[in-house]
Amino acid sequence: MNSHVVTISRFLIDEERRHPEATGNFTSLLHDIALAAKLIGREVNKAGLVDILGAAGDENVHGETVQKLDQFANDVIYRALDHTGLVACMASEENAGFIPIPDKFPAGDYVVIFDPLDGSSNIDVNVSIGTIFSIHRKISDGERGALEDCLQPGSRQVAAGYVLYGSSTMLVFTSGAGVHGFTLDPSIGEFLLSHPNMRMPEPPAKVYSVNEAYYRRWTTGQQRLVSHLKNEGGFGSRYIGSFVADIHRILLQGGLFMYPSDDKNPSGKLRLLYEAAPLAMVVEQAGGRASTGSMDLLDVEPVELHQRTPIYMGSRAFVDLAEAMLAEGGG
Ligand code: P6P
Repeated sequence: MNSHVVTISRFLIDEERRHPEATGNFTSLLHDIALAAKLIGREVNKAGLVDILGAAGDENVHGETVQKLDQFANDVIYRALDHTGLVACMASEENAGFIPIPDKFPAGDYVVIFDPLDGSSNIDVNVSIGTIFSIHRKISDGERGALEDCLQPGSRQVAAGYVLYGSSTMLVFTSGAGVHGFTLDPSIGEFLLSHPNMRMPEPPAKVYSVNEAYYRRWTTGQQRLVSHLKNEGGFGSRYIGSFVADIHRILLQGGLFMYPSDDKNPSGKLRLLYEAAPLAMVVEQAGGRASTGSMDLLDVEPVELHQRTPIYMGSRAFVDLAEAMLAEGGG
């Protein structure tokens, strides 16, 4: 039994000590994100009580208008970060444009891009959902952040991670030195280190994860790839339909997640900046690989905040196989 308990605060302070040049700002930033995760998790876990607590738009027992959970989550993250002096600007799946820091607050060096609640359509059926965050350093010249600070390739991320609101609430992140998972102990309100140095297993589980309802819309190469996996490859199939939950499973067990392009979505459905790129950093830091199907996903140069990308993510050998078969079969 591991005697000592490591909270995320203790972990971050120990990590900071390993970097003499650290100012402590990064530690504070992750701390603020962890606080937002606790506040969001508390509301997500009540989501099943809509009949009692009211659905979005209703007034709750306190006479407050109940927000849609993803709007609530968006506000919680924004308010956790906007006044800290650590952030130059933000971007969110919920906001059309980039989010400046109000003039009344000091701006800092970090850029935080997030999907506050991915998969929120799964809430009503109690399927695990997640928050995804991506952290860059400011690169623009001005005092305060600009759109260009948000349009950086995933390879420039200084940190990335997700919060999974499932049977337990887990925060998983990397700052470029491995991937570490923390599980919330609600009895003390602390994220405790439960999965230090997460590494994708070798040999990986032979499982692919894709929505096969779109089979007819796929390219020939994509159709051949999935047929190969399920026939000659002997793969099983798991698809939750919640990106964070699917990737979390693949991180723990191995496998191949795919959200390919198709004839209706030439760039796929999932977004580059706040869904694919952060989870690509996590997967690669855990020893896996992330591709668009034709190139490393972390090398994609963004041109638009909400641009989409095809995704092939998971165990390295399986991503390599996907790229090879897509290249052959008119990908
Ligand atoms: P589809 C959930 O709605 C989501 O945004 C991701 O979490 C998930 O991976 C994907 O969409 C599922 O999409 O087309 O399979 O329903």
